[in-house]
Amino acid sequence: MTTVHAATYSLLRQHGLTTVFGNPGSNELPFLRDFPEDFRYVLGLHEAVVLGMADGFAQASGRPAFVNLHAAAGTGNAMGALTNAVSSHTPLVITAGQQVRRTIGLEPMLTNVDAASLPRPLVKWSYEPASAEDVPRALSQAIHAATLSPQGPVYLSVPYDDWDQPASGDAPLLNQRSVTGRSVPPAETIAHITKLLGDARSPVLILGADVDAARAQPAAIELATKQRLPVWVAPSASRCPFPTTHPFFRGILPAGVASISRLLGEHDVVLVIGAPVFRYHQYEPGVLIADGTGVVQVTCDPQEAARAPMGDAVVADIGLTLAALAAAAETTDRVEPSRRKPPAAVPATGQDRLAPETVFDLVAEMAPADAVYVNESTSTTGMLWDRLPMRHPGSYYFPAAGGLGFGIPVALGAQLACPERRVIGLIGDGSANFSISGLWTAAQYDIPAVFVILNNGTYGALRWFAQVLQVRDVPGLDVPGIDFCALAAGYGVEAVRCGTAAAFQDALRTALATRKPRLIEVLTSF
Ligand code: TZD
Ligand code: CA
Repeated sequence: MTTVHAATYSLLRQHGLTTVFGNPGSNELPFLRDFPEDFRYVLGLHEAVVLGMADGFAQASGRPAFVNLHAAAGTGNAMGALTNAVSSHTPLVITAGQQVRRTIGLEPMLTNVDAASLPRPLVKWSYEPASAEDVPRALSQAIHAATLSPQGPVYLSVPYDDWDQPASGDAPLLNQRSVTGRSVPPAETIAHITKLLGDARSPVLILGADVDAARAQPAAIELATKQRLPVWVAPSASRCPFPTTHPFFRGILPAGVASISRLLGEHDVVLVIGAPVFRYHQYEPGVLIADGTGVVQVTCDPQEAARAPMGDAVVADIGLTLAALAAAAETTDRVEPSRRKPPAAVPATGQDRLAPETVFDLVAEMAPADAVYVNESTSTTGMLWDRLPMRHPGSYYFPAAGGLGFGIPVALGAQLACPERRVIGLIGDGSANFSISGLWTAAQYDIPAVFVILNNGTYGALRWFAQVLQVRDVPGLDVPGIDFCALAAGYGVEAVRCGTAAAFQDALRTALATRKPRLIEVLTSF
């Protein structure tokens, strides 16, 4: 007899889902029993860490990741991190253990009451199979649902007495399935956009995270080069879709209505690929777009297309569409876009603290050319985009929904997915605390990510926002008195504190020379 347990592991193996990111509880033990040798379990000490690691792993590898959570409490702890994974279209197959099927109605401890409803507003699909026999098929559905475009997290709750039940005799058929769904726009749509760009006086290209997720940077470069398009990165972008060292790169767009329409006002055609139109942040009343500026969006996500307040939208595969647009584009004789001004030099602070700009300048100078940056230093994101060169695909990750607790775990997941590259987390002192226990996983699994904690003692972004909103005397904005080196030591990660350029250079040199996790706490000015 094949058990549900055996059929499930066989299916996971078939899909290459042999890394389990989890934190176990009683409901999950029967799933984890006799853990196969070709599988790897990566333990996070809090579910925000578990989900964040899986998010980083999936995004950096370009493949779905598998998560195992403990019932409702574990799911709840993961849901903040889940908001980011939803917004970044990260394919995650999230499972959670459930109490014994026939006892669910009694609500014993750690029952996931109404399990499928719990994460439903966030995930693409959420389900608890109606019988043990249906578990392998439901898992197969979960994997395909997560992976089909638009990719995203899905959720499956499994009662723990299901695992030893017999699997259906049809279960092996699941292992043989493939489900694909990459759609190309019709030829006339490609021709229409191509003509729009070709005829435009001053077109501009705005690229979003999904261009990087689709591994479509080369096509984006070809299109921009042939059509001499200035390239902006979409507001609040969670990945870097275009080399920031390219002469046509203009920077990241601000995230307010008025600022965006002002910047785009000089253009007659705005082509947005792989991003919402737009992901605003601070409320800035104004016109959405100047009169005479046309917007066309190419997105993999029907919801993104439907909710945009302006312009035309095409829902299609980002990689295939960009490749078609790049191939169809003529070489133009339009003047080349003007170059971006290099960022201004920043004077020393005169204290034992570094300006955040200086931290980024030193990282830019010393990090390998293909370093992967995970950014969770909220108030300094603009400076980072101005100063850190990101030349290669998969070089940048940022919380797509703005949920904190992303930096440490995503750095770990990305480093596991890309052992040949160095991952450097640039993380605020406020943000770092939401998932600080990820340092334990870094130490125990020897994951050589470098964590640079920019410690300014405050929630800097909220201080900035308080000025924008003109609100005064807000409590809870400072976070003094945290010793990150002591925290790191407690979790088993070597750490050093610094406040001068020379000390920081020293610390980063040492960190990059070793293949171990390291934390550098750098005191920064606000
Ligand atoms: N909680 C969660 C889960 N996500 C959030 N985004 C916030 C709270 C609110 N928040 C922000 O949006 S930015 C921020 C908070 C608390 C401050 C982060 O501080 P930091 O970085 O030290 O990491 P800066 O550069 O000092 O802002
Ligand atoms: Ca801070």
